[in-house]
Amino acid sequence: MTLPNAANQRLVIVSNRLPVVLSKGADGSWQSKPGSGGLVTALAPVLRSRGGLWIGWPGTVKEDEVELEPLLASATEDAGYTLVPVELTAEEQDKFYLGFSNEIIWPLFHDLQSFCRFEPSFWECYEDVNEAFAQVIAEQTRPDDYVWVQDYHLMNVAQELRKQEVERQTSFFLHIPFPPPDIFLKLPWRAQVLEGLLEYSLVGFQAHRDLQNFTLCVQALLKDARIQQDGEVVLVERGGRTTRLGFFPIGIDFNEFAEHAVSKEVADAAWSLREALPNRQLVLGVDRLDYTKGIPQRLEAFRQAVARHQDLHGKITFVQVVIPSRTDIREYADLKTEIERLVGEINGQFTTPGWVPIHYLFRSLDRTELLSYYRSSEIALVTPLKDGMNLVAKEYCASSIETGVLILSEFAGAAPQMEVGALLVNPYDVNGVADAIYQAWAMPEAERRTRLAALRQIVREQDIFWWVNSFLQSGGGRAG
Ligand code: GDG
Repeated sequence: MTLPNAANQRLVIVSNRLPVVLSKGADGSWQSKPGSGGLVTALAPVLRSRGGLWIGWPGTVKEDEVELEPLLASATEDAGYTLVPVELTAEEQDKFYLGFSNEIIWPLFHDLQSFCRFEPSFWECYEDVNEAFAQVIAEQTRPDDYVWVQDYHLMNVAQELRKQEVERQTSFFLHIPFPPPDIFLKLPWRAQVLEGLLEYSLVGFQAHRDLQNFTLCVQALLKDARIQQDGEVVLVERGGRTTRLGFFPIGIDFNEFAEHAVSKEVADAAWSLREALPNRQLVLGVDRLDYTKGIPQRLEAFRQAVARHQDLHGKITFVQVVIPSRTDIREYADLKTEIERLVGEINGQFTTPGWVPIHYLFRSLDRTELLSYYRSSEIALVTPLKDGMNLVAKEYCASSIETGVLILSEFAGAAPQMEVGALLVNPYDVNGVADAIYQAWAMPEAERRTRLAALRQIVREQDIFWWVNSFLQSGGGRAG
């Protein structure tokens, strides 16, 4: 099949969730608002200019009996492109989303196989839901459309399209890491997942490590695959079909962050924050509640820093923001308990009149609040145990005006891009992270400026629009 490359080729984005927020008002009626976030911001202009569709789950289950059509029609009108729902039942949502996606693929792909629940019915449901997505794609798209599928919930969609004998140019981007063979091989459905991914014409990863791991897994499991390197791209030929593999580190809308960070509303909020916490440096952590983010290890590192350096007392405050997420999975509820125990213990150990070492927030922040924390914090502590990319690290650099210091896990997908200015740490090495906290706290201003300038440059150059363009160009499409 030839790859169409016309500027007017229609783009179809497929993701687990539609970029729309449906909410139920006090009177029981439903309302819709277009979603926000980097991916939507980057894709919306492309979708509008070429004409496009976004296919995904709307966030309600069939049992809610919501009349989706008028709701999505009004969201579509606001967005400027069409939103197409894939409706799921509560059971499908449970087994496909919470089950296969979040209790198997999520932990396994983050190298945490002991968190996996390899329940066979989860896989069956995953196949069924991917088939349902493929059916909607088949009904709603044309043969010359460019279909770009997002993330680990939908690895089988191209294969399901093929089973339905629907020919489409399909590409896939994995937002989370891809694990090395010794971990991936534990997956009972390992060959099916690899074969499913190789049905796409292009598979994109966040970092070189993920591309390399995937290639090693194909080599280990699919003996009939022929692998060739072509510069930074890997070509896998199997059964007469060739799949391109590449890595495309996702970025953020740098200008939007940088401009909003200097707005009056953010400056006012930042000023109030600094007034409440004067004469000290703020260290910031912002994470979804997730065991991959390394929050307990980070709290231990902060404890070590404060225990070993008396001069930090009263002169540093760690603000850890945890955004509620997936609390209906037991591991997440346990993690929350563990974080709260540690915060209480460390504060109990070191608090003095006028100084509480850790401020802990368990809630979402609105955008102005989030940016005011980014802007006010002298240090950001971004120490995931493993992460596809980690956008918080990039958002912090875009929003920090002159002297922010980024401490970053070497296991974040962002590390290769950001080693130019960040202090890289091993998140499991509590003493090493404690040393980095002290080094950042004591860092001379000139060094802070030089490091941040290098970081801002890379985040500005390799932003979200750069990411969309590089992916679409590599896949034969054009950003339009
Ligand atoms: C997956 C991969 C990859 C967080 N709290 C609030 C808030 N946020 C926003 C941040 C940031 C996003 O959520 C979190 O992004 P991350 O990249 O850190 O993490 P995941 O959600 O795990 O995302 C990841 C990403 O996909 C993209 O490919 O980088 O590795 O796991 O944008 O700003 N936003 C607001 N209030 C909050 O309280 N407004």
